[in-house]
Amino acid sequence: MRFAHFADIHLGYEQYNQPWRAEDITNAFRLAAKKAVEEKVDFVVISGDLFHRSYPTPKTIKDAIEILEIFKEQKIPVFAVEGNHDRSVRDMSAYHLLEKLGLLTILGLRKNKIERDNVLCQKIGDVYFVKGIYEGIEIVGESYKTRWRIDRIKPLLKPSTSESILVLHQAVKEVIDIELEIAYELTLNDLPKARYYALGHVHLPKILEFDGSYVVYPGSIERYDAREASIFVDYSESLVKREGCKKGFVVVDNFKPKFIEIKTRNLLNFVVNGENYSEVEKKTSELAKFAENEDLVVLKILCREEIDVKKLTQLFSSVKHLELRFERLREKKQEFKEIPAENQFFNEFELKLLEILREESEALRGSAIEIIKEHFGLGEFKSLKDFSEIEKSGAEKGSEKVEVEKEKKETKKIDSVDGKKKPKTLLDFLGD
Ligand SMILES: [Mn+2]
Repeated sequence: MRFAHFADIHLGYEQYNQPWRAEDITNAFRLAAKKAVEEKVDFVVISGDLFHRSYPTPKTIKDAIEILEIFKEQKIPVFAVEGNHDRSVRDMSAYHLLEKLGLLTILGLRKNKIERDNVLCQKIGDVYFVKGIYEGIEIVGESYKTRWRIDRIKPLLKPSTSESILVLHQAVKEVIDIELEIAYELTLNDLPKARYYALGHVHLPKILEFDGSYVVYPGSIERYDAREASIFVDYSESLVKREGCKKGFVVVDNFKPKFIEIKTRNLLNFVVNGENYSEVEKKTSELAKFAENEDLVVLKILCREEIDVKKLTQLFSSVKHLELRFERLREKKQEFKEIPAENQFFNEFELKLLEILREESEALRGSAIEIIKEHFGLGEFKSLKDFSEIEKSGAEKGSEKVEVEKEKKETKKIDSVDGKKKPKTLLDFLGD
């Protein structure tokens, strides 16, 4: 048994507002799909975030269709779960369109029955739970869940065979890189035992052994942000260069993973720190020598003086794109209050809500109320409460009211991480 494991493809992501970055991602995924076919895989697993947005553009959907057809032509089944970027709280997401076209099967809970090869659809209460089946191996998975919703799903993730693959789009405590500051939703001990943990959500590739099984994040297929650069050069006192991460996907042979690298555009992450502008310019011109024509350069400059942006930009005139960030260093005594990034300030639910409210379509904006209802357990998946009955613990059998209270508590906890109280109002967020 041999399968390909992909995650965090983020089709449609126009990084740095550059449409050709979305093309880069499409090209990387197409190349990876072809390599997976060359590797003669029996099936494919996509662990979430196939799309960057839950409402991909027609162009992005067309790209996804064309690439997934590569597998369909070879009769290679594809099993997928929705990630936090592309899940939908409505009945339909772009994944359902792909499923209707026979390009993939969505794992996990759903309202309607599905019948096709390599799929087991179990009735639970008045909803269904879908698993993939390949030669006796169970492929169990579920879409991204916030940490306070995942507990109810856990009993369903228990496979009925010892040969199983668990597909989730979640951050597990044991794997996340502390520097990334991603909140985790699960620990590995929380999860039902599987022979292979096919995970998504963490964008740096990670392969870890746990209790005789492999726990794998293939990472995003392209360089999603400057932390995933191909090269890092820090020029403060002296020039310090280090290699970044590789990009690609994983081929799993009899539950053993092998990372397959996909060549992507170089993303150079430069930091220059100088007392005065002339020092900055001198250091930057040295760094410019590392950059080649098609490269993407993220340059951060820290300096006490104003800088000549035009002149520094000219040093990189031959690269594909330069993203220049400047931070004016102040005297140490002066307090500099930094405005927190959105994802530091808002929780997952609030971020999702913001994403919907920013949609151009009024109909989509109007649906914000649906996700608020869903979040507080008042939404469409009312029948979910049936699952509490099959939970062996039976501890969490309470009414919806109790659940709302529990969620409130959880939220409170998150709001005061590290004992530091987060600012409460939107005005605080904007920095008064
Ligand atoms: Mn992702």
